Amino acid sequence: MNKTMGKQEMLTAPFVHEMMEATYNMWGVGWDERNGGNISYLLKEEEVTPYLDPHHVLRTLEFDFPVQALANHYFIVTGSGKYFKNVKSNPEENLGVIRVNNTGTAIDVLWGFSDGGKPTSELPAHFLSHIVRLEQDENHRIIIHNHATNILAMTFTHGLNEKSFTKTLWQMCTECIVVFPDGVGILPWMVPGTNLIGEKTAEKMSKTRLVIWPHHGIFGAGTTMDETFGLIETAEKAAQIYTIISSHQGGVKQVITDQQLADLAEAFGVIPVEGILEV
Ligand code: 2HA
Ligand code: ZN
Repeated sequence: MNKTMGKQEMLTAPFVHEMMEATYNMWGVGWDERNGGNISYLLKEEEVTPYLDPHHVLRTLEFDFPVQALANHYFIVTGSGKYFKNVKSNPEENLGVIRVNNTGTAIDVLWGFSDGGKPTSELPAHFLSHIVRLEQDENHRIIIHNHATNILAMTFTHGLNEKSFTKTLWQMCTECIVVFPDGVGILPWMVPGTNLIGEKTAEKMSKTRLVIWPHHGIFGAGTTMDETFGLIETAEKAAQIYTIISSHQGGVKQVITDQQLADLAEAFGVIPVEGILEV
């Protein structure tokens, strides 16, 4: 129960439900084994205040990567070490609503993490990516990280050059070039959970909304939960097709040509990232 007079029950908030659904769906398709994956969702103050008193701070957590650009911003985030499988049945323990303080050096926990938990270990990658995506698109709201199975598999069987990886994904399903005309960014293998991988992920996010961590997973950015989930889902589907056809005895008999990809881009009014299509 929300203990603040006159406030609506937090578990009725639409953004809590979106987090419950998204985590459950991602676990269901096998992208978030154990505590794998994390989500952060930028909230407007007016979305939060019907449910909680912004002056009622439960705990304050300092961090060592100042994010002045996010000062006074609210987020709902998944918890460190928490299992996506369990969010739906126990959101108050597995999720938290946080606000960055006005110097960008700490976060106030306003709701959730009820067992004393804290935000995702990938908070640097999330916060720094939010900053970069907001510079690109003022409607940006969501960062999702998960261990999308076939994307992960493809980082073993396909070269890690961003252009050739992007082209292969575009060639696997007709709609890919329309959904991610900016292609994918790919980091070198790095230790997760660090400020450094966060900085490198955010750098890539200035050019693309999908960033692959080889042998680990993927980051996606978007304006809504559906759109961001759908973005990762589309890349993952393409990677699945790649994996299926790569292991097919008969080999590939025909492809979507570069000219066809260019025609698609034109028909749907998107501009494919340069240096990939040869037309
Ligand atoms: O444990 O996915 O990258 C959560 C993760 C870390
Ligand atoms: Zn991960």
